[in-house]
Amino acid sequence: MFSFQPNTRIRPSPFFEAAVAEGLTMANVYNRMIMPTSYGDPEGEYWRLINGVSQWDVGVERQVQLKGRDAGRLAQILATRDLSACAVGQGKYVALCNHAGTIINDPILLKLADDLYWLSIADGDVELWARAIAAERGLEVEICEPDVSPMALQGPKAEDVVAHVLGDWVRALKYFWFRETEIEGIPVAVQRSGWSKQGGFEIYLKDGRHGTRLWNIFREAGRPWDIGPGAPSSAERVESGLVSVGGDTDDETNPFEVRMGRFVDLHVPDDTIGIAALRRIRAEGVKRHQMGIVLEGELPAPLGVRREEVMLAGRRIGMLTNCTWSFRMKANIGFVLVESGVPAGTGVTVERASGPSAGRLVGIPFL
Ligand code: THG
Repeated sequence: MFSFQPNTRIRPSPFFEAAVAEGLTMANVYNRMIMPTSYGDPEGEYWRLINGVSQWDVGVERQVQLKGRDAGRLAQILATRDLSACAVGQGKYVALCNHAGTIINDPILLKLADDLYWLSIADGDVELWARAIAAERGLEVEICEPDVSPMALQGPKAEDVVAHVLGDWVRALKYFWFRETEIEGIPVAVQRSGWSKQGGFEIYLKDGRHGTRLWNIFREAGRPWDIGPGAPSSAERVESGLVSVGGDTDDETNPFEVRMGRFVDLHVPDDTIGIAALRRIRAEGVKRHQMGIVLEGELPAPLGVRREEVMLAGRRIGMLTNCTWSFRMKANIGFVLVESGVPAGTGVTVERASGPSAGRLVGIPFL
């Protein structure tokens, strides 16, 4: 029997009590918080996401708030995507890179006002980074991590549930656009977003005291659609081709290598961090690219804590960065980061912990 003790540094989210009451069985640590990952039935949770509606505690997606006269300038210094046309109420998926052009985080940026932005971050110390950059560049901006915690409703029936709670206006929200509102007096922002390709919304709770109440409002409203608890699904996200920065990237990976070139605008101002390196990399051509792999074998064989070598005719050509059992493809699938020029269809061998395993490179998304 193993148990985990929350403390002031490994924080529970405002939805943690609700998640435990739902029967939480597994969790991870992300942004120095407990991230629920399973409620004991991984396959059932997967099919609920594919066919119904799944409710996720994703409070670990912390917001780094930029506020003040130079908030927009700082956002553009941090993000390698052109934000000049971003409207209030709009969100954009962006890459944050370091000076070498390596991706260090891939937040959703939300523009709440001309002088107020949130970076809804993946795992990493973006607040520390943003504070350092703002200070070094003499910017007038206050940076904090506000009391804002997202809960996600994902799956083909998520829209019906969210519309039932908030009204039909949510059906007209465009991808990554959001609106600030209240639910039974609880302050929230509602965005069409979420870390799956099954569609859905994220409800950003703006007062952590109301986590359990907000959870239960959606839990009750979702009953006619058979809502149930879940978590970001490794199977669904790999099938759908969503990148996990930090998992699928190492400390040299640039956005072009992992299919994120469409979120890089080379014409952003020269003071955007990493853009000079990315212009050079683009001109010289990338040396690696991300592809999918389908492995032979009839039993789930997930990746452990180490990435595994990918071999072609006895030569190392790259690495396997994740591996998950696809319930729809009935195979182990994953992403590889391999030398440029290796085409789809190529047969390779992966040096797995259990021994060599044959696989075939394919395009992404799988489905
Ligand atoms: N929601 C919120 N914050 C987050 C995440 C989230 N922060 C961390 C992490 N997830 C950020 N990463 C991603 C990665 C991909 C997408 C969203 C967040 C995504 N991508 C689509 C794609 O790549 O196809 C669409 C991108 C586009 O077309 O603009 O949705 O989930 N609040």
